[in-house]
Amino acid sequence: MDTQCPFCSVQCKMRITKELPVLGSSRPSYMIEGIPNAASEGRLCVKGMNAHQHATSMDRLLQPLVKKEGQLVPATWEEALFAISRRFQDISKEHGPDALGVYGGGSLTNESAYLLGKFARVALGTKYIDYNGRFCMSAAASAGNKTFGIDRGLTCRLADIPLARCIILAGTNIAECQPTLMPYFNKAKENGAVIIVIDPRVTATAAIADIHLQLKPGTDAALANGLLKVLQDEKLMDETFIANRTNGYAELKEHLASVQLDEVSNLTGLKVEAIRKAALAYGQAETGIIFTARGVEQQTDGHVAVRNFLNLVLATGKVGKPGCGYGAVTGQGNGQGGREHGQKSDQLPGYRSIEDEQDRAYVAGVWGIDPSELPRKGVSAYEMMELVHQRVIRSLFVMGSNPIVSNPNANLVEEGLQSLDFLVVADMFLSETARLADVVLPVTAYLENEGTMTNLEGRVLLRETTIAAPGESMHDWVILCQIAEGMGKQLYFPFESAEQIFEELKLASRGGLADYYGITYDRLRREGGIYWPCPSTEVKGNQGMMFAETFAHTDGKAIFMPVSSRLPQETPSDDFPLTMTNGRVLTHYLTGVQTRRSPSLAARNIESYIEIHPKTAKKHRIEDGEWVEVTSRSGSFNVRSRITDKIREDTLFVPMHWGGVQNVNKATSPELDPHCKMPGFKTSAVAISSLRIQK
Ligand SMILES: Nc1nc2c(c(=O)[nH]1)N[C@H]1C(S)=C(S)[C@@H](COP(=O)(O)OP(=O)(O)OC[C@H]3O[C@@H](n4cnc5c(=O)[nH]c(N)nc54)[C@H](O)[C@@H]3O)O[C@H]1N2
Ligand SMILES: Nc1nc2c(c(=O)[nH]1)N[C@H]1C(S)=C(S)[C@@H](COP(=O)(O)OP(=O)(O)OC[C@H]3O[C@@H](n4cnc5c(=O)[nH]c(N)nc54)[C@H](O)[C@@H]3O)O[C@H]1N2
Ligand code: SF4
Ligand SMILES: [Mo]
Repeated sequence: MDTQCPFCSVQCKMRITKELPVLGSSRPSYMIEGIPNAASEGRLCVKGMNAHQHATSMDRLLQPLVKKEGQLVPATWEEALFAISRRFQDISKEHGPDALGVYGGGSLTNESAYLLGKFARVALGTKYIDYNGRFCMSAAASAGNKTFGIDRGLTCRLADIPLARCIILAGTNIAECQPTLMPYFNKAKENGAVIIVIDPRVTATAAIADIHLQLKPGTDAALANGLLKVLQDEKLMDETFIANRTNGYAELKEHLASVQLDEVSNLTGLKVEAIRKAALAYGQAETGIIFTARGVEQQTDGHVAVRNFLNLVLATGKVGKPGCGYGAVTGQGNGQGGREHGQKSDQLPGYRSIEDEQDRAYVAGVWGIDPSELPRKGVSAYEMMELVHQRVIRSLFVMGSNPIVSNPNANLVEEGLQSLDFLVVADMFLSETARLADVVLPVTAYLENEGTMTNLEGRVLLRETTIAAPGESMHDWVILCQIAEGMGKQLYFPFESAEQIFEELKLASRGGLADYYGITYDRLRREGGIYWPCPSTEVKGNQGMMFAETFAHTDGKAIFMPVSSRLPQETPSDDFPLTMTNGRVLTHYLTGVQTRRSPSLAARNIESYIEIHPKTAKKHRIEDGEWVEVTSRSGSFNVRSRITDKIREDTLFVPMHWGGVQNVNKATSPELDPHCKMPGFKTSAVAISSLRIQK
């Protein structure tokens, strides 16, 4: 069968061949091959090669579970669905519809993500819906909207990467997180590009860097000011582009007059010379692309930090032409599509706004309801968890996320979820969050679930299947239709296939920024993939290059924003003298619920760890491979030490893929970026101590 990898945003296509069990084994084996496609060109990484292992594992949930006397026990669908509709109706009657919350994810297909948004607003009538993409794409998405007038992860094609003469990779570890894209960068390097990596660690990606700026975590906005200052001093800005295609340059110019390179050097921990070298490389190159990912974005100033990198793009006119552009490297498989069609608290399908009267009227029309029945905007993902903790939200429906591991300040989140009147989790596995649920619903995995996914380039892809749902598991969208029926709203959820939902999604997105109107399943089969916006079945979509002539603001111009340099929200103190950052390793995916169930992947990293510089380890009397307690103002967790000189002396790094005592989020801070409500995951002030010495 031909399918797509369920993990990251590249969405590599693959062929799975099932082979008969070998002698002495009762289980079949699987052969996995990459197949040609425009993004990964047939490559697969180790996660894709082994993804089938979790999907075919014995741990899959095959029937609903209902909590009885504190135990989750098998139940029929009838029983589970009846319990859900009864409890939802009771809670809604007693406390109002906003006592119900919905929490989605970027692994859901476009069809399920779209239906989840409709389900919250039409079946439950609640304003409280948000999703895990808030922790992923919100800083870059909001920055793209403000600067360009639209948010589509990549403004150019992957094929532009080899054409770029300078590439800035800021807080993005492509070699581990989108490994099949690395050959694009290697090709650029062969073509003579200068590669600049901005990361506090010497990552696998930094291995290809010509210039590595190993900055202090949380200081990217300041660094971008330094780069802009050099460009201005050296007259490397594109005056014609600035005059013809942008607004707000006067304010930026005024702000740059006050920027001092010495101060930037102090804040970032980088030498002025290194900053100058990087700025000259980008400024003097004829073409160039800047990429940012979670290192820059998961900060309490993530929005403005990204905007400052976008200032660099605009100031040099490096956008809208071959070999130029900006890319927010999208994270989850459907991180792009998942943020376009209504899972976000303030959004309706097609990137429409839930607070705009015209948008409300349009979508209400497609849904067959009165605009006044549409709830207004709710709150962001972590703010929902605060409302859960305060018992404003009494019941939560989670589909495609493991929030007690992935939210910051995880202790509070766990306490909140435990105090809910009623928690429903739809998952393939008994995740850490599902264990707390009153009802767990078994869903289908990528192997069995047909639908569209939109990759990091904004290319819509169709994932088909020939495999039936195992046991009694059901597709996410079928579950939503069935609960809606139990709530008496079946009229609005008459779907019998994913394609039927896509047909409605197309209509709901028509005329919006993320316009899918011209895309059909048939076209996707024939053409392999189609970029949005695609407003008509006659045209091919936009071919991937955005902003060749105009930006998406009404006057067609992009907007500069002056950004002040500042210290990160959490700075080291006597009690918490070190800065902890966190992120990913090659072999695991997010909270690890899937990859920890793949023997080939789990074997490569069976537990979490903390990277500590040798000098720091010595100072804190920590030896390699011993258990360490990491404590912050929010909480503490335990992991094994890994001593390495590939990290700054003042910085620690922990992967995010484990729950329980190893959960890094027990110590991350709940402070949010005021612009986009992204938590400051990547910068926490912590103390470390050896558990051996404590004893
Ligand atoms: N193997 C694997 N691949 C994945 C995922 C996975 O879980 N595992 N998840 C997918 C998802 S959802 C996402 S969002 C993406 C994430 O992709 P990335 O954002 O690339 O991954 P991270 O490891 O979170 O962070 C990237 C880098 O930021 C650095 N960093 C930390 N703090 C700072 C800082 O203050 N400034 C700068 N400039 N850099 C900093 C870290 O050292 C790290 O190397 O990956 C996707 N791909
Ligand atoms: N400290 C720290 N925390 C972070 C981050 C970080 O860098 N550092 N990164 C953040 C980011 S970028 C992200 S994206 C989040 C992600 O964090 P989560 O939202 O918790 O993501 P997953 O671990 O992928 O959890 C997805 C759950 O959904 C299930 N699932 C997978 N596919 C499907 C499906 O199709 N349908 C249904 N119903 N279920 C499915 C999986 O089995 C799993 O239990 O974590 C965030 N948290
Ligand atoms: S994890 Fe990403 S890069 Fe690796 S095979 Fe899957 S989609 Fe491709
Ligand atoms: Mo993500």
